[in-house]
Amino acid sequence: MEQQPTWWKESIIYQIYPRSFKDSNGDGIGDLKGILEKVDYLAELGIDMVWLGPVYDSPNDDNGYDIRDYYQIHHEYGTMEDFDRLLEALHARGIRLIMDLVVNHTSDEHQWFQEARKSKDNPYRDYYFWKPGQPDGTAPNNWPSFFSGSAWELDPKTDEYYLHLFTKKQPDLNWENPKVREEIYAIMKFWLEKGIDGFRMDVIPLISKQLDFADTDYTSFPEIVQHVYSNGPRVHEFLQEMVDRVIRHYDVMTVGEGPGISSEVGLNYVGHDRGELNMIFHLDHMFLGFGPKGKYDPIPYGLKEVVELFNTWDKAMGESGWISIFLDNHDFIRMVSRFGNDQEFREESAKLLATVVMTLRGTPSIYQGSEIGMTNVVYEDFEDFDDVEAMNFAKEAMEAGRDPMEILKLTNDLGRDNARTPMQWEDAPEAGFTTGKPWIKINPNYKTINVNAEQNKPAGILAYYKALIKFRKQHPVFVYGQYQHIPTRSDKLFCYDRIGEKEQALVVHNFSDQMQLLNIDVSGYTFTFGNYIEEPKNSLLSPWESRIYLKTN
Ligand code: TEU
Ligand code: CA
Repeated sequence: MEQQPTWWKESIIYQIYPRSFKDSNGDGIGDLKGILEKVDYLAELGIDMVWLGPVYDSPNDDNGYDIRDYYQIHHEYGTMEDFDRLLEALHARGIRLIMDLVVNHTSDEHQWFQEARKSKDNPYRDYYFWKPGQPDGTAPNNWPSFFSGSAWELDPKTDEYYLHLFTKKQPDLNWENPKVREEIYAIMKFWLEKGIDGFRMDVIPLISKQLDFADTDYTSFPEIVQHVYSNGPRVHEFLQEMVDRVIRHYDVMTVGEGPGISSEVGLNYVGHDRGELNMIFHLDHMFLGFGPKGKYDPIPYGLKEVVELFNTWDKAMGESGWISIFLDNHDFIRMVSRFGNDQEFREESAKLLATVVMTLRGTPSIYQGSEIGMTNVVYEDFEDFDDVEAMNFAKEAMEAGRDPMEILKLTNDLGRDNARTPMQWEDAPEAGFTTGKPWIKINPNYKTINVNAEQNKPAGILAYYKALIKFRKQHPVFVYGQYQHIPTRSDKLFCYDRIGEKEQALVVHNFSDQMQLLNIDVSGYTFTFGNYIEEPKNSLLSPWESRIYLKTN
C-alpha cells in the first residue's frame, strides 16, 4: 500500500530567512525586493514552495519571531506592495509561498500586551498569562525559558509575573481565551485571502498550557519541553478548531514546527484522519546532542542515533501520516558542518546530505545556502554574535564564572548565528549580499563558497541539487514508496529501500572519510544516480559517497 497522493507530499520546500537572503537597498538587511531579485534562481533550482520566515512588524528581539503587528510588513523588509509583488512573481513561476505563523506568543510591544500590562482589569489582560509571585518573592513556578533564565518576568506596574517560554519580550498568548483564538483566525484569513499557500506554524504544540502551572519535577530541559510545555491538554482541540474555522476553506498546506512532539504522539497531529496538520517538522534529530540543560549543555551522539530516529519516525507515520525531512534550518548549525565533513569532503558530504533529504519518505525542506554547501562560521568576539539565545546563554554562563573561551567555543559550535550568516552570492564585497554593511558578519569563506562560483561548476553542489530535484520528480517512488532500513555491519553506512508499486530504489550512503565496503547485493538493480562523477564499478564506497540504484517491479 502507498500513501494517498497530494501535492504537498510531492513538493520541495525552500526555507528563506529574510534577513539574510538578499539586501536590495544597501542597508545591510535582507528584504522582500531582494528575494524578488532572486525568484529565477529559485525557479531554476526546481523547488516548489518557499517557506518565508517572519517578515511582520517586529522589534526583532528574536529576529521577527516576536511580532508587534501581524498585519504589517516590517519596514526593514519593505512594504505590503513588495510582498504582493513577491507572491505574484513566485506564483508566476509555479512556486507556492507559505508564511511563518507565530502565534504561541507575541512581542511585548504588541498592542494587546501594551494594553494587558496596564491593569489587572484591562480587557486584554486575559490575552496573556499573569500570576502573582510566591510569598518568598520568587517566580510563580520553576519553569525555565528556552532562552535561559526563568519563563516568568515580573511586571512592576501590576506586580504580577507574565509567562514567556522564550525571551521576556515574547509573552505567551492565552489560547484558553476565545477572543485570542478569534484574533488569530482573523490574522490567518487576512494572509490566506492574499493568496498565500499555507503556513509553517511556529512551536505549535506549545499553544495549550498545563493550567495548574505546577512546579515541574523534570530536571532535563528536553523532557520539560516534551512533557510540560508541549502536547498540552487542549492542543488538539485548538488545532481542530483552527482547521475547521480557517484552513479547510482554502487549498493550502500546513506544517507545524514540533518541539516536544515525539514519534509516539506524532500521528495525533498529522494523522490523515485527524483534521489537524498536514505535516510536522519534528525536532528529534535536531535536539540530539541536547544535554540536561539543553542546547548549550551538549552530549555526544552519532549516525546511529540519527538513523534510529528516522526509522522510528517512518514507522510511526506509516501510511497514515506525514512529516517533512530536513537536516538544518535557521535554528541549528549548518548541516554539512554537523553531519558531514565541511573541510576535506565538503562537496561530497553536502551532496550526500542532499541525497538523504531527497530520498527519505517525507517532504524535503532545504534551508537557504545548503544548496551551495554553506558552512558554520567562527566568530572571535562576542560582539559578532546577534542571536538572543546565544547571548542570553553567554551572559548567564559568564555570571556563573565560566571560562569565557569555553563559552565562546560553545556559541561558535552550536549557535544559531551559524545558519544566519548572509547568503553567499558571489566573490564580491560582502559576498554580493549587500552593498552596505551586513547586519551580521559574512562567513569569510564566501570567496570560494558562493552561488556564482557554483553556477560555473557543472559538477558542483548546486548542479547536483538541481539534478537531484529533477531526478526525484521523475521517480514517484521517492515520494510515495515505503521505506525500509537495511541494517549493515558498518556503523558508517546508512542504507535503505524505497518500495513503490512500479519501482524500487536502493539508496546507500557512506558517512565517513574512509572507503567502506558495501555488503549489499545490488544485482537486479541499475545504478542510476550518485554524487561521484565516475560510475561505480565495485562495492567499495568512496568517502561520503551516495548511490541510488533502481529497479522496476
Ligand atoms: O523555534 C522553537 C524551538 O524549539 C527553538 O527555540 C529551538 O529550541 C532553539 O532554537 C534551538 O536552538 C521556533 C523558531 O524556529 C525560533 O527561531 C524561535 O526563536 C522560537 O520558535 C520562538 O519563536
Ligand atoms: Ca535591505
